[in-house]
Amino acid sequence: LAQRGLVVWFTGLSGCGKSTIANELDHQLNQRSRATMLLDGDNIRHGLCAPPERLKTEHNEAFAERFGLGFGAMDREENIRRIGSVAALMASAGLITLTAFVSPYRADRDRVRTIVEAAGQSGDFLEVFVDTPLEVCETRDPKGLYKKARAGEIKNFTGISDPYEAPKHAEIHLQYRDGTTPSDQAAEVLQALIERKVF
Ligand code: GGZ
Repeated sequence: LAQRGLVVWFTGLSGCGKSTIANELDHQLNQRSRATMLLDGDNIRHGLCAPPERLKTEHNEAFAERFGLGFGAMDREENIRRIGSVAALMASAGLITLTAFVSPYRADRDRVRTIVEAAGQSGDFLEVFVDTPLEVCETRDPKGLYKKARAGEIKNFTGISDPYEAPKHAEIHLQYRDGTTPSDQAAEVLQALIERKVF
């Protein structure tokens, strides 16, 4: 293969910008003729990791309860395990695989790193910590979820009523600065990828 696959794993709070930055980076890589795949809530939590409510219609209740995923700690663990396995497969097919999930638990992210590196080599998993302060995410609140979480209408909401374990050794640390755009932040990641000679 002309191209080595790898996984660029974005992690951070809801509203931190992961998905937007990953989409930008996806474009920037495509402009450089790199084959990519972007996995985020929009294409994963409706299919591979759909919630029980969605599975109920096409399957039965017992099936939905068993395989549907919500936001409890074990559901998130399984969500990240499924996504990690798929990302490892895609990377081994030569794709630069970008993932954008809250992935709040360090142990879950570390397990994905192990899977990806076992399928390829060390350095194939790059963790990107989108370190946007909670106050900023909560002010953005594009879907009104923080408001609902504060009102107790959503339980186990990351940053409000559920933990977020910040990475200790992320390969790329995107620190929030006033005025930076997602496109600037994507460029920052791209620069880090080039410096690491990962493609
Ligand atoms: C966190 C939640 C929750 C709870 C719904 N906690 O801003 P969003 O809307 O688009 O991103 C969040 C997304 C989180 O799904 P992930 O698959 O990334 O989570 S994890 O990696 O932890 O499995 C948010 C929305 O779903 N959302 N309820 N309780 N985010």
